[in-house]
Amino acid sequence: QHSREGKVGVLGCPMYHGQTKPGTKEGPAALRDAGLLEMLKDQGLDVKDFGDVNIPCLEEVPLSDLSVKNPKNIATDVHKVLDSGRACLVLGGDHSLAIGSIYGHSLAELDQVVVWVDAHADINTPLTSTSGNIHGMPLSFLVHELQPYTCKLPGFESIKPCISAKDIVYIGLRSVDPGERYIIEKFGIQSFSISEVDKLGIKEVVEKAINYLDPEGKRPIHLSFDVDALDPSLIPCTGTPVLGGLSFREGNYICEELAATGRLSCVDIVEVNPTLGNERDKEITVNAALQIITRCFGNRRQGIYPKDYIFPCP
Ligand code: Z70
Ligand code: MN
Ligand code: MN
Ligand code: MN
Repeated sequence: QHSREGKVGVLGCPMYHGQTKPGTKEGPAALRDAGLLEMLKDQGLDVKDFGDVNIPCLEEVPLSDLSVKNPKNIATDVHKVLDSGRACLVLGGDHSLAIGSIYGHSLAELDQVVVWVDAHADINTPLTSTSGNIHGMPLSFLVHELQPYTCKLPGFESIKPCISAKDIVYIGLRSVDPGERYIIEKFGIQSFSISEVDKLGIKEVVEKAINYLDPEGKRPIHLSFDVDALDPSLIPCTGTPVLGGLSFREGNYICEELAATGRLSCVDIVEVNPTLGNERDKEITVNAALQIITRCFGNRRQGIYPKDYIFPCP
């Protein structure tokens, strides 16, 4: 059914209106400049760069229109990449882009499940949010069950709720607002906060997450990976670092295991902000993000060789 394995479409999404630090728009360029496409090709993948989503900026359209155009443009482009038969890698950009990427995924595939790796739950409604930042709200626009409890933002008409509370798993949470915790409990969203990672270990967390979402192993997976899920020592260049995050090995393990399902059809890598910190911080952040990305597409730490590998003999 899904023959996306080995084929990746890269989509830059320089989204920054979801929070207050404009540097997230430099995320896609920082990852590409550090050699992302070459790294993916070197691991034997068929890689196509679809360029960047058109993200209109404040100078071009009024604020009220941004919420309209951005998620719609992102959804359209993600749908296009997926319809070309490739897995879609979305380079952020702030996490509000997931409104568009998950909705776009739903246009291409029925029945997606969502693995949300993040320090934050990003499920505030515009009513529970105290910051007003959209990157803290993306899931609230997408989850069916939440619609009676939220308000439509002007222009979000093009985005339809497309996932159920039972089709989401969180991994790595450690900064959850009261309204978000209430939502998680009220709607029974499966959450492996960093405490569960401590308690169970990453192996059991990932195993439980995959079995919970899709015991039959049939459904396409959307991984929305906020780099702030990782410990801030690994990701100094992100807008809202939270102490005590996932280790680099835990992050790698999550992605290796999801890739091994063969059903990872869309991956968001978000909240890289290369304008924060110094050059060394930027290098640390980008290298960590790049390695995480390669794991999502089959590069295993045990080592790999391409399908057409020729074993030399004398
Ligand atoms: C807070 C809010 C958030 C990322 C911060 C924080 C949300 N819950 N998400 N950084 N990536 O503003 O709603
Ligand atoms: Mn996030
Ligand atoms: Mn289609
Ligand atoms: Mn976050």
